[in-house]
Amino acid sequence: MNDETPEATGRISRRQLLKWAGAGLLVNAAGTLLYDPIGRLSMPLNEAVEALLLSSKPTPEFPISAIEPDRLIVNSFRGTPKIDIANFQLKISGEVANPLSLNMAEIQQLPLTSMVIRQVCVEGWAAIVQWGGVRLQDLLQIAQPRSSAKYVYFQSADGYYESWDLASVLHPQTLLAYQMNGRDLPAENGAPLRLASPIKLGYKQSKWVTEAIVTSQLLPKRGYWEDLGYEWFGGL
Ligand SMILES: Nc1nc2c(c(=O)[nH]1)N[C@H]1C(S)=C(S)[C@@H](COP(=O)(O)O)O[C@H]1N2
Ligand SMILES: [Mo]
Repeated sequence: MNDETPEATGRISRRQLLKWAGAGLLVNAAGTLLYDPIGRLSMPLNEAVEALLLSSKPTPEFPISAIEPDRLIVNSFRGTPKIDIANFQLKISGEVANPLSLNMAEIQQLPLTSMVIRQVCVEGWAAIVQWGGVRLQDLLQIAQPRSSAKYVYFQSADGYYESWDLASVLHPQTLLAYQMNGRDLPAENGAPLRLASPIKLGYKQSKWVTEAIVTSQLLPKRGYWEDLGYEWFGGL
């Protein structure tokens, strides 16, 4: 018996994922289509997730011409961590049926979403930024959160940590971005992957994300800035 098989671990194999992505569609373990031919999600997972998906309203976006590259201020509590991108793996773990571990090539085969939104820091600056990346909604559709799921913790390579409500994570404009203003995401802005969303303040938008942990409970530690007194929801 081999306990490392995908069947035994519930882990989707990289080969399988690439096959689905390459064919322009993704199916879940039961063979149900998750994407229709134009890349729309066609099959929500469970009632709780479906209700959250339906409840989210898109935030209006800006035209490309509105981007303000000079207004974006790098804000990092501990400098830029060194990340070996060739060996980088994003993990999705916790209360999911299919824990994932994906490298950047695999992530970049998933549908690319681009948006121009305003990033707002509570320290008193804002900038209109274009982000490109994968929707968290799409990653979680593959990972399949259990119906108990309520929050997602994001761990970062610099020791930063954040927790988000699941509805905000599933919002159609909540991305793990790997592009900024039309180019590869710069190291100081969170490469290879950072959160980007028009519905949350800057401090919720973790840079250098290494792991998303789906959970039913918030821990006493909620987020780097929140644990120093900032408000947890951090909505815009
Ligand atoms: N890992 C990590 N993510 C982080 C931070 C950080 O220090 N470490 N700072 C946050 C804050 S307060 C803001 S305003 C934004 C700034 O993003 P930027 O440096 O790309 O402008 O990142 C957020 N994400
Ligand atoms: Mo910030």
